[in-house]
Amino acid sequence: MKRSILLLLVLALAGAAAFAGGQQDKENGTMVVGFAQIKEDSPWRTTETNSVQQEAEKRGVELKLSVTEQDGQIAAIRDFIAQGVDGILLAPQTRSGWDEVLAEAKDAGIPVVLLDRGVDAPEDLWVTQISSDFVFEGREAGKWVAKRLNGKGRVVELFGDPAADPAILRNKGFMEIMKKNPGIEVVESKTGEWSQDKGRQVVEAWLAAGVEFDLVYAHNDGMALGAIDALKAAGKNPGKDVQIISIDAIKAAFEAIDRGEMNCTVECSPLLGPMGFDALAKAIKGESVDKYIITPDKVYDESNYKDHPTGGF
Ligand code: GZL
Repeated sequence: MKRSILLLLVLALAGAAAFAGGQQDKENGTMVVGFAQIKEDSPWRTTETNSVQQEAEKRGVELKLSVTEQDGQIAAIRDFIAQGVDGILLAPQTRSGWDEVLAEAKDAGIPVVLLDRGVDAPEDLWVTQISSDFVFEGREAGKWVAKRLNGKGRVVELFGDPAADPAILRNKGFMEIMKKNPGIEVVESKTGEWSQDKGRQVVEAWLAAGVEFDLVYAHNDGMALGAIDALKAAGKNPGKDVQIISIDAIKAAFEAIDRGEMNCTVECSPLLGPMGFDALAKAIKGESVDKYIITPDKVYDESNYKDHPTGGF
């Protein structure tokens, strides 16, 4: 009699544990993860998505991928919760607007790992943020600019999305260094919305308005490439008449440096899939995870770009 009660108790506990982990565990033991990715036409974003998809395949994880603007990301997270996924990866388009849906995921016992950007929601609503240190990237760019301009010159800044964590912090870090170099003036700063086309349009407008500058600081390589397009169309020599520095270290940036049209890019790794799944696996097991997991960045310019291990992302 006692043995049968014990066996029933063990089975009941196993079923409960499986349910807590998500509906799918009961059926086939496969972990199911939802990934709410930002809809963005950029090599960096594509490389990140590929990193997550390849890692899911390698681990035998069923990945539910949603690629949308922020409102769609919030809806996707609600859908993942309704489906009873085991964990969620989120690349938050902007810093704000996440408190409610992250609280719903927490109430459902589903861990959320932030990839490549931070949010201003309470830290207990998400497991960890896996990203570069964006202030560091901005400071490194600023130091490179101060050295390249010998502490004197006019800079224009192509801002990313002003509501997005990396843009806010890359500006913060950069301006800390500019404040220490009074001979350098940031004469214009405007969002290029992370895109090459918009970056080109912004620089075209500055040139048409007669804005004079010695250097472009772009929050990502895509906008820097747009600046290069605009400068060339205006008969200028980007990389020579006007220095070009940005962040990301995508392949096209190294190719531009190789052509002498660009001068520097600060690396920002999109290869976050392995770390994302490691963090989710620990959280699902109830193990502790560092609140911030920072990927290392390195500055690449004409002097060392050929040393990059993969030639860019
Ligand atoms: C940085 C990431 C940024 C890239 C941009 O972690 O969020 O998003 O630097 C992209 O290229 O728009």
